Amino acid sequence: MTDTYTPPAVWTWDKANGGQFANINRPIAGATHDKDLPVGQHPLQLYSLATPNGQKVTILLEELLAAGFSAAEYDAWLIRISDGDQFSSGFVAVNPNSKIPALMDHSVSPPQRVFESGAILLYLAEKFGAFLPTDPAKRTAALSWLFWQMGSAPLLGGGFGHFYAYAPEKYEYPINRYAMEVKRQLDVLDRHLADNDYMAGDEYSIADMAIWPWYGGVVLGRAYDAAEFLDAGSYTHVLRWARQIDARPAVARGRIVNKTSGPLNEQLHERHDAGDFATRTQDKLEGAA
Ligand SMILES: N[C@@H](CCC(=O)N[C@@H](CS)C(=O)NCC(=O)O)C(=O)O
Repeated sequence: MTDTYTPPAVWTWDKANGGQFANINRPIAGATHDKDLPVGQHPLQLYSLATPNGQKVTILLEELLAAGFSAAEYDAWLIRISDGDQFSSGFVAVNPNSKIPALMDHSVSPPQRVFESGAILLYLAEKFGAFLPTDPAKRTAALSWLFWQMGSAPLLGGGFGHFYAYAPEKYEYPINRYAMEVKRQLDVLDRHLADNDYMAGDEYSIADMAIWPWYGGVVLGRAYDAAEFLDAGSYTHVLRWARQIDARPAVARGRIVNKTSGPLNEQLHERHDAGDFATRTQDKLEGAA
Protein backbone atom coordinates (compact mmCIF):
# COMPACT_ATOMS: atom_id res chain seq x y z
CA MET A 1 0.00 0.00 0.00
CA THR A 2 1.07 3.58 -0.58
CA ASP A 3 0.82 6.14 2.24
CA THR A 4 -2.75 6.60 3.32
CA TYR A 5 -4.44 9.97 3.25
CA THR A 6 -6.80 11.33 5.87
CA PRO A 7 -9.07 13.90 4.22
CA PRO A 8 -9.35 17.16 6.18
CA ALA A 9 -12.82 18.30 7.27
CA VAL A 10 -12.96 20.79 4.37
CA TRP A 11 -11.11 20.28 1.09
CA THR A 12 -8.75 23.06 0.02
CA TRP A 13 -7.16 23.71 -3.35
CA ASP A 14 -3.52 22.54 -3.59
CA LYS A 15 -2.48 24.29 -6.79
CA ALA A 16 0.82 22.41 -7.11
CA ASN A 17 -0.50 18.85 -6.89
CA GLY A 18 2.19 17.58 -9.24
CA GLY A 19 -0.20 16.17 -11.84
CA GLN A 20 0.35 16.84 -15.51
CA PHE A 21 -2.69 19.13 -15.74
CA ALA A 22 -2.22 20.93 -12.40
CA ASN A 23 -1.75 24.23 -14.24
CA ILE A 24 -5.22 24.14 -15.82
CA ASN A 25 -7.30 22.33 -13.22
CA ARG A 26 -9.41 24.63 -11.04
CA PRO A 27 -12.27 23.97 -8.63
CA ILE A 28 -14.26 26.89 -10.04
CA ALA A 29 -15.98 27.62 -13.36
CA GLY A 30 -16.13 30.78 -15.45
CA ALA A 31 -13.73 32.88 -17.50
CA THR A 32 -10.25 33.86 -16.35
CA HIS A 33 -9.69 36.52 -19.01
CA ASP A 34 -11.53 38.64 -21.58
CA LYS A 35 -10.94 37.51 -25.15
CA ASP A 36 -13.32 37.07 -28.06
CA LEU A 37 -13.19 33.96 -30.25
CA PRO A 38 -12.24 34.39 -33.90
CA VAL A 39 -14.98 33.83 -36.50
CA GLY A 40 -14.12 32.65 -40.01
CA GLN A 41 -16.02 32.57 -43.26
CA HIS A 42 -17.82 29.22 -43.02
CA PRO A 43 -21.25 28.49 -41.49
CA LEU A 44 -19.78 26.20 -38.83
CA GLN A 45 -17.15 27.46 -36.43
CA LEU A 46 -15.43 24.80 -34.36
CA TYR A 47 -13.23 25.58 -31.36
CA SER A 48 -11.29 22.46 -30.51
CA LEU A 49 -8.15 20.37 -30.08
CA ALA A 50 -7.48 16.89 -31.48
CA THR A 51 -7.99 14.93 -28.30
CA PRO A 52 -10.38 12.00 -28.82
CA ASN A 53 -13.30 14.26 -27.87
CA GLY A 54 -12.24 16.81 -30.46
CA GLN A 55 -11.51 14.21 -33.16
CA LYS A 56 -15.07 12.89 -33.03
CA VAL A 57 -16.40 16.15 -34.40
CA THR A 58 -13.77 16.78 -37.06
CA ILE A 59 -14.21 13.20 -38.28
CA LEU A 60 -17.96 13.75 -38.64
CA LEU A 61 -17.44 17.09 -40.42
CA GLU A 62 -14.99 15.51 -42.88
CA GLU A 63 -17.38 12.57 -43.43
CA LEU A 64 -20.25 15.01 -44.13
CA LEU A 65 -18.13 16.93 -46.64
CA ALA A 66 -17.00 13.68 -48.28
CA ALA A 67 -20.67 12.66 -48.56
CA GLY A 68 -21.39 15.88 -50.47
CA PHE A 69 -22.87 18.11 -47.74
CA SER A 70 -21.10 21.32 -48.70
CA ALA A 71 -22.97 23.25 -45.98
CA ALA A 72 -20.82 21.33 -43.50
CA GLU A 73 -17.83 23.52 -44.44
CA TYR A 74 -16.12 24.64 -41.28
CA ASP A 75 -13.36 26.61 -39.70
CA ALA A 76 -11.56 24.67 -36.97
CA TRP A 77 -9.83 27.02 -34.55
CA LEU A 78 -7.17 25.72 -32.20
CA ILE A 79 -7.90 25.85 -28.48
CA ARG A 80 -4.70 25.12 -26.58
CA ILE A 81 -6.11 23.76 -23.33
CA SER A 82 -2.70 23.57 -21.66
CA ASP A 83 -2.44 27.36 -22.19
CA GLY A 84 -5.92 27.93 -20.71
CA ASP A 85 -7.63 29.05 -23.95
CA GLN A 86 -10.80 27.28 -22.77
CA PHE A 87 -11.13 29.87 -20.00
CA SER A 88 -11.44 32.93 -22.27
CA SER A 89 -14.70 34.87 -22.04
CA GLY A 90 -15.42 34.02 -25.69
CA PHE A 91 -14.98 30.28 -25.18
CA VAL A 92 -17.00 30.23 -21.97
CA ALA A 93 -19.84 31.95 -23.84
CA VAL A 94 -19.91 28.98 -26.26
CA ASN A 95 -19.26 26.31 -23.63
CA PRO A 96 -19.87 27.29 -19.96
CA ASN A 97 -18.13 24.00 -19.07
CA SER A 98 -14.77 25.25 -20.53
CA LYS A 99 -13.94 22.07 -22.41
CA ILE A 100 -13.31 21.36 -26.07
CA PRO A 101 -15.01 20.71 -28.46
CA ALA A 102 -17.42 23.66 -28.82
CA LEU A 103 -19.36 24.61 -31.94
CA MET A 104 -21.14 27.73 -33.20
CA ASP A 105 -23.58 27.28 -36.08
CA HIS A 106 -23.85 30.63 -37.89
CA SER A 107 -26.20 29.24 -40.54
CA VAL A 108 -29.15 29.75 -38.19
CA SER A 109 -30.40 32.98 -36.65
CA PRO A 110 -29.50 33.66 -33.94
CA PRO A 111 -26.34 31.56 -34.20
CA GLN A 112 -26.63 28.36 -32.20
CA ARG A 113 -24.02 27.25 -29.68
CA VAL A 114 -23.52 23.51 -29.09
CA PHE A 115 -21.24 21.97 -26.49
CA GLU A 116 -20.53 18.38 -25.35
CA SER A 117 -19.14 16.22 -28.14
CA GLY A 118 -22.10 13.82 -28.09
CA ALA A 119 -24.56 16.69 -28.43
CA ILE A 120 -22.50 18.15 -31.29
CA LEU A 121 -22.50 14.81 -33.15
CA LEU A 122 -26.26 14.47 -32.71
CA TYR A 123 -26.89 18.11 -33.69
CA LEU A 124 -24.90 17.76 -36.93
CA ALA A 125 -26.29 14.30 -37.79
CA GLU A 126 -29.83 15.64 -37.43
CA LYS A 127 -29.08 18.91 -39.22
CA PHE A 128 -27.77 17.08 -42.29
CA GLY A 129 -29.83 13.91 -42.00
CA ALA A 130 -26.74 11.72 -42.19
CA PHE A 131 -24.77 9.15 -40.19
CA LEU A 132 -27.73 8.46 -37.91
CA PRO A 133 -29.97 5.63 -39.13
CA THR A 134 -33.58 6.59 -39.87
CA ASP A 135 -34.97 3.15 -39.06
CA PRO A 136 -36.22 3.55 -35.43
CA ALA A 137 -34.56 0.38 -34.14
CA LYS A 138 -31.20 1.20 -35.73
CA ARG A 139 -31.43 4.85 -34.64
CA THR A 140 -32.06 3.72 -31.08
CA ALA A 141 -29.08 1.36 -31.29
CA ALA A 142 -26.85 4.20 -32.54
CA LEU A 143 -27.99 6.51 -29.75
CA SER A 144 -27.56 3.79 -27.12
CA TRP A 145 -23.93 3.31 -28.18
CA LEU A 146 -23.36 7.06 -28.49
CA PHE A 147 -24.51 7.57 -24.91
CA TRP A 148 -22.58 4.46 -23.81
CA GLN A 149 -19.47 6.19 -25.07
CA MET A 150 -20.23 9.44 -23.24
CA GLY A 151 -20.62 7.56 -19.97
CA SER A 152 -17.77 5.10 -20.46
CA ALA A 153 -14.89 7.14 -21.88
CA PRO A 154 -14.32 9.24 -18.72
CA LEU A 155 -13.34 5.98 -16.99
CA LEU A 156 -10.88 5.28 -19.81
CA GLY A 157 -9.48 8.82 -20.06
CA GLY A 158 -10.01 10.42 -16.66
CA GLY A 159 -9.60 7.13 -14.81
CA PHE A 160 -7.22 4.70 -16.54
CA GLY A 161 -5.35 7.18 -18.76
CA HIS A 162 -4.87 9.63 -15.93
CA PHE A 163 -3.44 7.14 -13.44
CA TYR A 164 -1.50 5.02 -15.97
CA ALA A 165 0.04 7.86 -17.98
CA TYR A 166 -0.36 11.27 -16.31
CA ALA A 167 -0.40 11.01 -12.50
CA PRO A 168 2.85 12.09 -10.82
CA GLU A 169 3.43 8.53 -9.54
CA LYS A 170 2.12 5.07 -10.44
CA TYR A 171 -0.36 3.97 -7.79
CA GLU A 172 -1.41 0.32 -7.97
CA TYR A 173 -4.94 0.68 -6.58
CA PRO A 174 -6.39 3.14 -9.14
CA ILE A 175 -4.47 1.58 -12.07
CA ASN A 176 -5.93 -1.84 -11.16
CA ARG A 177 -9.40 -0.43 -10.69
CA TYR A 178 -9.49 1.38 -14.02
CA ALA A 179 -7.58 -1.27 -16.03
CA MET A 180 -10.24 -3.74 -14.90
CA GLU A 181 -13.03 -1.41 -16.05
CA VAL A 182 -11.39 -0.54 -19.38
CA LYS A 183 -10.80 -4.21 -20.18
CA ARG A 184 -14.44 -4.89 -19.33
CA GLN A 185 -15.48 -2.09 -21.69
CA LEU A 186 -13.22 -3.45 -24.46
CA ASP A 187 -14.84 -6.85 -23.98
CA VAL A 188 -18.31 -5.25 -24.27
CA LEU A 189 -17.24 -3.77 -27.61
CA ASP A 190 -15.51 -6.96 -28.75
CA ARG A 191 -18.58 -9.13 -28.16
CA HIS A 192 -20.82 -6.63 -29.96
CA LEU A 193 -18.47 -6.22 -32.91
CA ALA A 194 -18.14 -10.00 -33.29
CA ASP A 195 -21.68 -9.96 -34.69
CA ASN A 196 -21.93 -6.43 -36.10
CA ASP A 197 -19.92 -4.59 -38.74
CA TYR A 198 -20.49 -1.27 -36.96
CA MET A 199 -21.83 -0.19 -33.60
CA ALA A 200 -25.38 0.33 -34.90
CA GLY A 201 -25.31 -2.84 -36.99
CA ASP A 202 -24.68 -2.59 -40.72
CA GLU A 203 -24.60 1.24 -40.91
CA TYR A 204 -21.55 3.35 -40.08
CA SER A 205 -22.84 6.10 -37.76
CA ILE A 206 -21.99 8.78 -35.22
CA ALA A 207 -21.75 5.97 -32.64
CA ASP A 208 -18.64 4.66 -34.44
CA MET A 209 -17.25 8.19 -34.76
CA ALA A 210 -17.67 8.73 -31.00
CA ILE A 211 -16.19 5.40 -29.91
CA TRP A 212 -13.35 5.04 -32.41
CA PRO A 213 -11.09 7.91 -31.26
CA TRP A 214 -11.10 6.52 -27.70
CA TYR A 215 -11.26 2.72 -27.94
CA GLY A 216 -9.89 2.48 -31.49
CA GLY A 217 -7.04 4.68 -30.23
CA VAL A 218 -6.25 2.20 -27.47
CA VAL A 219 -6.24 -0.92 -29.64
CA LEU A 220 -4.33 0.80 -32.46
CA GLY A 221 -1.64 1.71 -29.91
CA ARG A 222 -2.22 5.45 -30.10
CA ALA A 223 -3.45 6.12 -26.57
CA TYR A 224 -1.47 6.12 -23.31
CA ASP A 225 1.10 3.65 -24.73
CA ALA A 226 -1.10 1.02 -23.10
CA ALA A 227 -1.87 -1.48 -25.87
CA GLU A 228 0.49 -4.12 -24.45
CA PHE A 229 -0.54 -3.50 -20.82
CA LEU A 230 -4.21 -3.96 -21.71
CA ASP A 231 -3.47 -6.87 -24.08
CA ALA A 232 -5.25 -4.90 -26.79
CA GLY A 233 -4.40 -7.49 -29.46
CA SER A 234 -6.77 -9.96 -27.82
CA TYR A 235 -9.80 -7.81 -28.73
CA THR A 236 -9.72 -9.03 -32.32
CA HIS A 237 -13.15 -7.74 -33.34
CA VAL A 238 -12.44 -4.27 -31.94
CA LEU A 239 -9.15 -4.31 -33.87
CA ARG A 240 -10.90 -5.32 -37.12
CA TRP A 241 -13.42 -2.49 -36.70
CA ALA A 242 -10.76 0.03 -35.65
CA ARG A 243 -8.63 -0.72 -38.73
CA GLN A 244 -11.66 -0.55 -41.01
CA ILE A 245 -12.53 2.93 -39.75
CA ASP A 246 -8.90 4.03 -39.72
CA ALA A 247 -8.75 3.30 -43.47
CA ARG A 248 -11.49 5.83 -44.29
CA PRO A 249 -10.00 8.93 -45.98
CA ALA A 250 -12.36 11.28 -44.09
CA VAL A 251 -11.20 9.76 -40.80
CA ALA A 252 -7.55 10.19 -41.81
CA ARG A 253 -8.30 13.88 -42.39
CA GLY A 254 -10.57 14.44 -39.41
CA ARG A 255 -8.21 13.00 -36.85
CA ILE A 256 -5.36 15.39 -37.68
CA VAL A 257 -7.38 18.63 -37.50
CA ASN A 258 -6.34 20.77 -34.49
CA LYS A 259 -3.60 18.23 -33.70
CA THR A 260 -0.51 19.65 -32.03
CA SER A 261 1.44 16.47 -31.24
CA GLY A 262 2.77 13.46 -33.13
CA PRO A 263 4.37 13.38 -36.60
CA LEU A 264 4.41 16.82 -38.25
CA ASN A 265 2.55 15.55 -41.33
CA GLU A 266 -0.28 14.53 -38.99
CA GLN A 267 -0.65 17.98 -37.46
CA LEU A 268 -3.04 20.46 -39.05
CA HIS A 269 -3.23 23.08 -36.33
CA GLU A 270 -6.14 24.92 -37.91
CA ARG A 271 -8.41 24.00 -40.79
CA HIS A 272 -10.13 26.74 -42.76
CA ASP A 273 -10.25 25.17 -46.23
CA ALA A 274 -10.30 21.66 -47.69
CA GLY A 275 -6.99 22.45 -49.37
CA ASP A 276 -5.29 22.94 -46.00
CA PHE A 277 -4.66 19.18 -45.70
CA ALA A 278 -2.35 19.37 -48.72
CA THR A 279 -0.61 22.62 -47.89
CA ARG A 280 -0.80 23.54 -44.22
CA THR A 281 0.25 20.52 -42.15
CA GLN A 282 3.20 21.34 -39.89
CA ASP A 283 5.74 19.44 -42.02
CA LYS A 284 4.86 21.77 -44.92
CA LEU A 285 4.74 24.94 -42.81
CA GLU A 286 7.98 24.23 -40.95
CA GLY A 287 9.66 23.03 -44.15
CA ALA A 288 8.72 26.30 -45.86
CA ALA A 289 9.98 28.34 -42.90
N1 LIG B 1 -17.89 15.40 -21.95
C1 LIG B 1 -17.11 16.36 -22.68
C2 LIG B 1 -15.67 16.21 -22.28
C3 LIG B 1 -14.79 17.22 -22.97
C4 LIG B 1 -13.40 17.24 -22.38
O1 LIG B 1 -13.11 16.59 -21.35
N2 LIG B 1 -12.50 18.00 -23.01
C5 LIG B 1 -11.14 18.11 -22.49
C6 LIG B 1 -10.16 17.67 -23.54
S1 LIG B 1 -10.47 16.02 -24.03
C7 LIG B 1 -10.85 19.57 -22.16
O2 LIG B 1 -11.21 20.47 -22.88
N3 LIG B 1 -10.16 19.80 -21.02
C8 LIG B 1 -9.79 21.12 -20.62
C9 LIG B 1 -10.01 21.35 -19.14
O3 LIG B 1 -10.48 20.42 -18.48
O4 LIG B 1 -9.71 22.45 -18.69
C10 LIG B 1 -17.29 16.15 -24.18
O5 LIG B 1 -17.40 14.99 -24.59
O6 LIG B 1 -17.35 17.13 -24.94
